[in-house]
Amino acid sequence: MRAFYAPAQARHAPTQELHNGGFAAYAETPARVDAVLAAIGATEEPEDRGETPIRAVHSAAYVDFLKAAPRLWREAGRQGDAIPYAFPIRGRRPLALSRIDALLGAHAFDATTPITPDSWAAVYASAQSALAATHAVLAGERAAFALCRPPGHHAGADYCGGYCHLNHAAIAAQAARDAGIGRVAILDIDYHHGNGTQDIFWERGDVFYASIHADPATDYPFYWGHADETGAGDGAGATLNLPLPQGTTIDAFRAAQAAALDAIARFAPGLLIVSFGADTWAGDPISAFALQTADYTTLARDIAARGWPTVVLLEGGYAVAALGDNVARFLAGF
Ligand code: Q9C
Ligand code: ZN
Repeated sequence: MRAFYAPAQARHAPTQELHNGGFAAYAETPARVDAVLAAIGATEEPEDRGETPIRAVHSAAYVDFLKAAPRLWREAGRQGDAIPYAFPIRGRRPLALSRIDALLGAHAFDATTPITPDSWAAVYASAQSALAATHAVLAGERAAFALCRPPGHHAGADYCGGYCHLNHAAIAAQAARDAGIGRVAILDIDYHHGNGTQDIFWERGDVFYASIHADPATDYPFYWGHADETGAGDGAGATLNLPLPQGTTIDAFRAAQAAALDAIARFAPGLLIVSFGADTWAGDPISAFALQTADYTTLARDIAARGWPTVVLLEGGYAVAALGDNVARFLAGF
């Protein structure tokens, strides 16, 4: 399978994240890509398709903020990575903000997603990898993989969070729509709900979003991913959330995935995008499902059997020593 990765993606390397009441080592490390590259063999560097496909999903104010944040942080006299500490709760009126801390809080939903001077270059390159895999499939590949690190599914049109700054699955889906694919489906099988992807397509009937994830009653991101969230307006019925309890093993996960694939089949997409997270693995340090490495081939075969042209994007997976095998076994199923 063709696989895409750009070296600039490793440049996002925050030192710490706010975690359970204190600062902890940042879990979403550049070492993750080394592990995957060692396991999957050669990758191709993506072509540079510019900011237009990024701005087709993300607001101009947000993209401009991501690029300006490191400079504004330094100008405020700060050291290290930019991290928000104050957030405008829902219902606050829009304001013309200028203070870096106000901007950070307005464009983030958590304090686990630092912005470094190199973050933009890395997340931009990660988006280009997603676009390259998408265009490879549009050009006739049965399936293609983008090693999207930093990941994307927690990022909304105008906010970051959950280690994600740009939503690569959404950028890929929009690019496919703009290339003439009438209906695109996204299957999100990361441990965490992809709140950003859901938000972006919430009122869209042309992009189906199905997610299998840890129950938000117990797990991050808490405020999205409940089973009764099904979309609105033109998107009513085009969002499907299948939360599962901590401790879930392959049988229940596979059954949920079959239900998601059945719903996607009824939608009849021209292209499938898989947001794949290996943080469902039993040994993941920040998650609590119990999938085994061999299970990933089973899940991928079930997806491939449906026959849709498929773009696979990496989301989470924080057990670095096992990440390469878990990704390689998943890709082997296509
Ligand atoms: N105590 C992805 O997998 N921190 N993001 C959770 C739990 C955020 C994960 C803290 C986890 C984000 C792409
Ligand atoms: Zn995750």
